[in-house]
Amino acid sequence: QKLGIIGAPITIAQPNMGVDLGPDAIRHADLVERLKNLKITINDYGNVSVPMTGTNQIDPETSLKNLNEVSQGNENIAEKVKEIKSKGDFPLILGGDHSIAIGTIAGLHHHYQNMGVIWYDAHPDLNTGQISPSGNIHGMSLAASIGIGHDRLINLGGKGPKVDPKNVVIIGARSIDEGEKEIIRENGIKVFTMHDIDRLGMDYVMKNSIEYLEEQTDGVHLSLDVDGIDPAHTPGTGTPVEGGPSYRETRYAMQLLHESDLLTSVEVVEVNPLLDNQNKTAEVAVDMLTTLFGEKYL
Ligand code: DIR
Ligand code: MN
Ligand code: MN
Ligand code: MN
Repeated sequence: QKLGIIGAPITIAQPNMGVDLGPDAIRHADLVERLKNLKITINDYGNVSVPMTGTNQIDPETSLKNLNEVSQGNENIAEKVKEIKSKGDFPLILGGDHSIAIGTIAGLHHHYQNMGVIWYDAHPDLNTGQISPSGNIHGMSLAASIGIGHDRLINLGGKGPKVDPKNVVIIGARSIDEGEKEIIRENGIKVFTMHDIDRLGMDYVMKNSIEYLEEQTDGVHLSLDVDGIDPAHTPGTGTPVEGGPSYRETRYAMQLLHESDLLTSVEVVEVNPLLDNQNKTAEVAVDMLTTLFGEKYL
């Protein structure tokens, strides 16, 4: 199978400068070379063009920052993802902030009836303008994909919800806003918090998640926020949260996903080289991606 890589450098759905450099930082960490060593054919389509500036003010009407610009960028991403999927490529999207999931999932939705999503993240990204403490759309992308939030975001790249909340599994959550807790409960979203990972172990958590999604979906997208991993390993990200799964636990999770052959698309988001230490976070992201695609120690 061919892997279709696209960069999605949206940065204005979060407050820090530099996430737009994420796709290039990940490429610089030898992503393509490492994947080619696995005998995978790569098409790198370069970066999608997205608006780079907005007012960065919370709009009093929507309680959102940069809604027009973030929506436009995500429309472009959705179009490109839809297109490379139509060609038969396996989509690998490099962020960019986590708002890009709205676009990638909308683009993928054209190809699936009943898509599943694994959301590996310190945050559930289930905010809306009404409940968000920040107005930053990167904290709202999963909500938008399941049909909760502003109309512009919900109907982006096609009308209505793109994913059934029952087909979502969140892994690694440890910073959940009050309003998000309610959305999780109301929608019956499956969440493995860090507490659950400590108690059950990553092996159980991943095998249970894989089995759960295998039974009820016709394709599964992995949305890997690098802040899902403990900041000891991924310091180059805008909203780090202590107490995450280690490099080893995350790499093992990726290994189990590889063995399951469950995934049909992947994105990695929130790599910020301006906050990083010698591109370490991008290198960790590449280790996780190559593991997903079959790289082994021996
Ligand atoms: C926070 C941060 N919950 C917000 N969200 C982040 O602004 O909505 N998501 N960083 O990855
Ligand atoms: Mn996120
Ligand atoms: Mn996060
Ligand atoms: Mn639909």
